[in-house]
Amino acid sequence: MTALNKTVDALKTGKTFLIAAHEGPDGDALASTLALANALREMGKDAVAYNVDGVPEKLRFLPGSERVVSCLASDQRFDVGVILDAGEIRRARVDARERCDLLVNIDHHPCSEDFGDLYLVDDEASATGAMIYRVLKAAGHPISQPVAECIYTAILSDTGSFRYSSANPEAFAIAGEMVACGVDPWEIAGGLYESQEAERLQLLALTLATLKVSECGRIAAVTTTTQMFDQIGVGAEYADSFVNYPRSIHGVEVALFFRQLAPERFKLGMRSKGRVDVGALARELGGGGHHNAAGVELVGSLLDVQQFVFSRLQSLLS
Ligand SMILES: [Mn+2]
Repeated sequence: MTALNKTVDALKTGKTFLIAAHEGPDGDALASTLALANALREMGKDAVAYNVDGVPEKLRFLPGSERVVSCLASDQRFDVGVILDAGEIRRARVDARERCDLLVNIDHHPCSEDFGDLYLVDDEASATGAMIYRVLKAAGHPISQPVAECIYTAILSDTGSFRYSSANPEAFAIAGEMVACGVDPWEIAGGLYESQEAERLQLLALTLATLKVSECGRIAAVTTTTQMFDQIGVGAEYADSFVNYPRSIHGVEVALFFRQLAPERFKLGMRSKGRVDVGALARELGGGGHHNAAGVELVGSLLDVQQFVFSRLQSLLS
């Protein structure tokens, strides 16, 4: 039996489910969590949708988001645990192995960790949401509008609105089918992209003032410091796509976003327009990700970590 068939089997035979995705959930992580949780509930199953960081403001429009929990009772057990879009189980920040009889990893990260009983990983999939679609199709479960909205959002979000090369024929085919299931693209786009809070733009204004472009013009970085978060009075989720701004500069091949975690600790998000494999660089530094999008934590002063990353990238580009 293939991993897909075994996963379908687990969904059919299990009664209680824990569905979780990586911390600091993006559109794919949360929407694929909700796509699966909603579908399981439609099947009459008991599904708990978990995310350690809860639901970011901009994803509250997703059906089922109001039922996401960020803590579990100490004695809560499940027949099946499904960890989504995580890369590594530690990023789900839940003791799923202890709580679940069967543990499934559904993911599209390259080199996703084999931490469970079932390993349904395809790094060619545009989004984990696309894999949930495959699972539900294989299970013969009809896609309802709420589930379609989640799957569409997952794919829209992880392909950068169908701009990245991950927007493969399957991504468009599924998205088309989801629209046929009743998804309104304008409504989802409105939820994802046109519901910003003023604080987000205030934080962005401070962040853009830190823009640094390398002499060669191919590397650009912005930084959000803890002081900026304090000044605006918001948390890290308000900065979650700031890396797209340096990336949008003409000629930039690698965009960097430094988010300060502590005086000498930074979370670095990297985006590559193609040539440089930022996933490989991130893994080398103890982080993870894809060829075009990756992240890692770095220790040192802002000046030191920036100089280090700029010079590493400069040698990769030359
Ligand atoms: Mn994803």
